[in-house]
Amino acid sequence: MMTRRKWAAAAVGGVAGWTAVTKGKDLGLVPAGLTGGLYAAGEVLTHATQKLLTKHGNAREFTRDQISPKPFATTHPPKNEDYVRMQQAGFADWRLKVDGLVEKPGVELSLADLHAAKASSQITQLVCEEGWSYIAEWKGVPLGDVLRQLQPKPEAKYVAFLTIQDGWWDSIDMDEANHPQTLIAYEMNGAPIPPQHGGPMRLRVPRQLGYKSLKFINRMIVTDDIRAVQNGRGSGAVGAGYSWYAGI
Ligand SMILES: Nc1nc2c(c(=O)[nH]1)N[C@H]1C(S)=C(S)[C@@H](COP(=O)(O)O)O[C@H]1N2
Ligand SMILES: [Mo]
Repeated sequence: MMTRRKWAAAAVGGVAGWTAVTKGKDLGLVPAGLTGGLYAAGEVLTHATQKLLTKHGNAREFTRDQISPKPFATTHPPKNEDYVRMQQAGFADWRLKVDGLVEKPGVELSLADLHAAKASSQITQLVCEEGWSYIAEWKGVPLGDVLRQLQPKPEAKYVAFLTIQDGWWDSIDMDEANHPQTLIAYEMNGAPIPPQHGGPMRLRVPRQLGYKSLKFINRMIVTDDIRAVQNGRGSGAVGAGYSWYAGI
């Protein structure tokens, strides 16, 4: 018997796969940040396959006893002057500024705003493309809930995030943004997210590789054209050879 997974893979690999490459744009199957060429076709297929397979899928959740005792952090606590100043004040002045295709561009979300919203928790694995991973509990507000408050315009297709530190930025499409496991997180393992893990606010995108879970987020841009944001390729990581869509 053909499982749903096999069926979808076969369909995408065959004629339907080509349709996805040529007409995928309308279906949201073409990843952002593509520059074209043979490699791009492969990336479209990977992305389209994963999108069809995971449309309703969830990242695996774990139990508390599976939480990693010593999670590895990719960064040191930021030394950025603004960061340190806000850290000393308990991040009361930290803002996530929202721009782009929302009802009121320029809105600024504070930690208190996030704390006031209905929280969601998850115990998920953060998987780095370099081969290591850790399991942690995250608490935050589903990005989809935040977006519903912000009322994106119907033409909005992507949500991009910028960070206070190190120029890292990234974006996800509306499906991923509205997935219930995609969080703007403010707690890790029952405490405020430590600076080295991206506090006070970090994006958690458990259905994709770790680099999509941006740390130290301070700006959010809702857009219908990712080419107009930063390097135009959907992610700071794309220039470094990573793909924009990093489904796991
Ligand atoms: N701002 C920022 N976000 C970032 C990174 C970074 O260097 N800077 N590293 C990314 C990568 S490659 C991974 S695997 C995860 C690591 O999260 P951790 O530091 O909690 O382990 O954060 C991602 N988010
Ligand atoms: Mo990573």
